[in-house]
Amino acid sequence: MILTSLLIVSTFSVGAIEETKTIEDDEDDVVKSDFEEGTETIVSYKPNVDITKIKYEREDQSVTVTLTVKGKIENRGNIEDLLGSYDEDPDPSDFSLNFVMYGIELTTSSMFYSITYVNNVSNMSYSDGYMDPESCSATGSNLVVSFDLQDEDETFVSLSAITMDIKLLILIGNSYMDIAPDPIDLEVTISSHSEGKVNETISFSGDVDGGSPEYEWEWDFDDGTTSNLQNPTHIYAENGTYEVTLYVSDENLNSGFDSFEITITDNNNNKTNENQEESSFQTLLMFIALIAIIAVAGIAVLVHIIRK
Ligand SMILES: [Ca+2]
Ligand SMILES: [Ca+2]
Repeated sequence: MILTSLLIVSTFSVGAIEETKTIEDDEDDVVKSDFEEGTETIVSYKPNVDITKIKYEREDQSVTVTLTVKGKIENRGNIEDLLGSYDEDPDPSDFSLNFVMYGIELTTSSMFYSITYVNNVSNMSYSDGYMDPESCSATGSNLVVSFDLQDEDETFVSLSAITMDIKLLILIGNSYMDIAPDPIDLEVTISSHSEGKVNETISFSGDVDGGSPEYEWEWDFDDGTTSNLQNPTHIYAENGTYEVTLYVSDENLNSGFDSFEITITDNNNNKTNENQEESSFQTLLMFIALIAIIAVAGIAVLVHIIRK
């Protein structure tokens, strides 16, 4: 099982904003994809792409993100292979990829920053375009990127990283990939009554365990309608059995769902049934009464005959 721990420490002091976040990632959780076989397996030992930690440190607008891997930050020094695929007259037999990529994504309350580092070349984009990091350097197992936030009021929302080692020649080859934090399955629970009536207002409530807020809620009532509230109400127009599903995702795009069956009955049908049941009971009573009258009359006739 893949475990991820997220440690959060925030310190705010007057005049300076300081934030520190550390995301730890499991070792030996690198996923190998074989392009030819179409298979994915977890490999037990693949240094250089196996993320162990991402650390975010911020003081005022100045940010440093450190990505740490098992082994070292690898530079194959062959970026021209990647650019070779853009030749005006490409020869398919030349088409090859052979590089290790490191990516970091930071989301703040108002911006999104993305940094990629491949073969000693760094690129950085943010919500409004491209920017240059103040510095980006690889030392041993650490890739350290420093830059300034665009806005002094930004606060930390989430941090993630991806590494990819890819060797590909004419669609034959392997890639190795690790991500941090690892995706978590959210535990989603629906609470409601399992039965209801047509045109009745029915309450549903959703709950989630795991992940981190803000959560997004998406209900599917199985009658062509949906809701984005955590605790919606719903009215069914027709009787039937409906499979209600609640999908939940969190700010890190972890997701989970729960589904639940509700049976809706029609008030009129029920009344008809109740009326039918009531009238058959009355018929039974009348029948018993008739038998009783006949029995009493029979006994009276019998007594009269005997007395004669
Ligand atoms: Ca890892
Ligand atoms: Ca991982």
